[in-house]
Amino acid sequence: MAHQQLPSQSAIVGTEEHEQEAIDELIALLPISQCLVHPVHRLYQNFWCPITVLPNVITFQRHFKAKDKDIVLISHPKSGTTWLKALVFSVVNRSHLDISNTPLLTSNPHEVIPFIEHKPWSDLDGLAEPRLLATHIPYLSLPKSIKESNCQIIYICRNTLDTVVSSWHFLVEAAQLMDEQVWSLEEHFETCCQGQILFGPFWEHMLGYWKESLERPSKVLFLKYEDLKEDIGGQLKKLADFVGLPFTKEEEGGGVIEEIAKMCSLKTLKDLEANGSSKLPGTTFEKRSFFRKGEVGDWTNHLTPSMVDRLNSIMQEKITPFGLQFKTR
Ligand code: PAP
Repeated sequence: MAHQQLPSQSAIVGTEEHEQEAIDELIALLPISQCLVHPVHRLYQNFWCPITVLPNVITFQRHFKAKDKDIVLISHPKSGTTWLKALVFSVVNRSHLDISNTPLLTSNPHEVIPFIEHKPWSDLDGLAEPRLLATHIPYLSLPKSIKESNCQIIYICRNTLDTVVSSWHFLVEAAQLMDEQVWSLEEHFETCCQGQILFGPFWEHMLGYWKESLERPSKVLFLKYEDLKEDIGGQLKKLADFVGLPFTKEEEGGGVIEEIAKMCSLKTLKDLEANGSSKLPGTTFEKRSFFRKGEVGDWTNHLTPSMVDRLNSIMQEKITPFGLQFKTR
């Protein structure tokens, strides 16, 4: 598929209104997804971007100035973003925020760490440092200043068999809430295999960050959902070391790691009133919809053997040659 070129910066200087018009014109020219699955995507810089967030993505790309202390959490949707947000927030703020009064008790992790593409980018200037930000944007399309500054990226990845099932549940539930037409798992699966899922193709998303984490391990930490499920303590230590805030012996002895793991567990977060059926501001999603089963291997309950074969062969062809592999149960 053809790479979509942005018009040059100089073409859009002027008032915000002029820029908005230029962005709207650009978006109108982009290929639109032909699949049955909502929300509708446009092909922008070789990834399928939901049209609801594309204007923000473009504005962010053009204007965002990363600070060296920023920590940017990145994922392909349904890979463990919500969990990662809770964990990183807890690790980074642990010196001044006791678990008993963490904002995670009263706010959804997506409110605590904003998605850049869901907020006007200028709102981010007022955040306390280190700023914790999140996005689903692929590596190649990140703003230059994220790549070139000393800010850090934490990427979370998950086996695709489970993310296909998870994203289907999530999107169908959202469509039902909006009284929109729903689609079958088969239709959703086909869309994923064609790479037309949100911020897809998923293989390019994963590989962009995987390669960068190998080349610049102090810049990009690459985590896997399955490893967090298997050894949350070990992964929390890895994360704390990466952001330059290693757990002290006293903290380890005092059970701080276990406390964070428990606070951020699916069970704790899911049971909170803060994560109930109210809408996540700025979205049509209910807060509770980010917490479902949280299992490795739920795909065994949903995908047929031929679906599994097809997805595995896509992974074999696109991902495995680069040394990236996943546990699937
Ligand atoms: P997002 O990309 O829309 O933010 P994301 O948080 O990445 O979603 O993925 C949601 C998945 O993570 C859900 O998986 P499931 O559908 O297979 O159940 C959700 O249950 C799971 N999840 C959310 N929070 C946690 C958590 N604290 N621990 C483990 N899994 C979690």
